Amino acid sequence: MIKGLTTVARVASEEAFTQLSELFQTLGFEPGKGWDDSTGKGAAFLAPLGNLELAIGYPPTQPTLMVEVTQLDEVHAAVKTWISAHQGTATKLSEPTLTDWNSRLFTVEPTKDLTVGFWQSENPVHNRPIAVEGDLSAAGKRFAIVVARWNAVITDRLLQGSLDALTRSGCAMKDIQIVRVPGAWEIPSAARTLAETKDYAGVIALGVLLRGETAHYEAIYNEVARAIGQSQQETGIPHAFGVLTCETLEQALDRAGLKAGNKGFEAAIAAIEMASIQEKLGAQTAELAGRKP
Ligand code: DLZ
Repeated sequence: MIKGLTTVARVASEEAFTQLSELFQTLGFEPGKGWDDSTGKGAAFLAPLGNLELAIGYPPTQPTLMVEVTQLDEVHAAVKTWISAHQGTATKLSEPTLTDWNSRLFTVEPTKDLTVGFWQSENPVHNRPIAVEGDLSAAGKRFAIVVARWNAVITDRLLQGSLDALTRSGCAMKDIQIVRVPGAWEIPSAARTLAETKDYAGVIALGVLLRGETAHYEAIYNEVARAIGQSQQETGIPHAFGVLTCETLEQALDRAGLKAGNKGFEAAIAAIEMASIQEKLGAQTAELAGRKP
């Protein structure tokens, strides 16, 4: 039933009215529908969010009109510019200071009897919808790993990395299905077969394509990436892409546990996170569907 909040600020003169309107527009308020009739006139400035706060112990020196902003220092500079352009009408501009409620705030008295507080929360997600994020727990979930035998010296290390990530995240070994395929080219079809069973929370694809050794390298890796993506889209099961595409064996070794981390480990972590996100989004969608009349 509640639609919005309106705060009315009394303005003493026509001049202050015009100047304040200019200030609020400069600061980015969206102009709303005003009025001008025999009773007086008003200008509306719309903000994307509004809330009513009841407070005990709120210092009487603090303004009751508070504007939350995202770039406090830029707003402060804009207010300062406005003050110097309209000297004489504006008084009392404080410097932004840290509050004891994890924010920075400055106040200004742009006209008599009106004090405005501009503030920015130091918490980046303040007043924003909480994002859905995946947990990194694989406990109780089943995962499939499809690993190419081609360049096994490297793919075995990727496999080790994936197993390490899964088991350290709580997945039991009995819940991990490993499927070995001849080469990267064969990964998508095995991945799809596994995904279609819907027995797995995620599929992890591991392989190594070396440019120097692979004829039609571009064509192969494009098709492998495309088909793994297609399997993911069409089955709805998260597929983590752990297929290395490298210029040399040395580069591949670096990415399989030497200098540049272990991409098998990273792929498994991505699969675990995506499996959790799928679960949460599924629950959210079901809840929303349940609420529909
Ligand atoms: C044939 C081939 C070549 C030349 N290079 C690679 C490679 O670098 N990495 C890889 O995983 N597989 C390679 N393959 C094998 C193909 O992926 C595929 O297994 C065969 O062409 C049989 O279909």
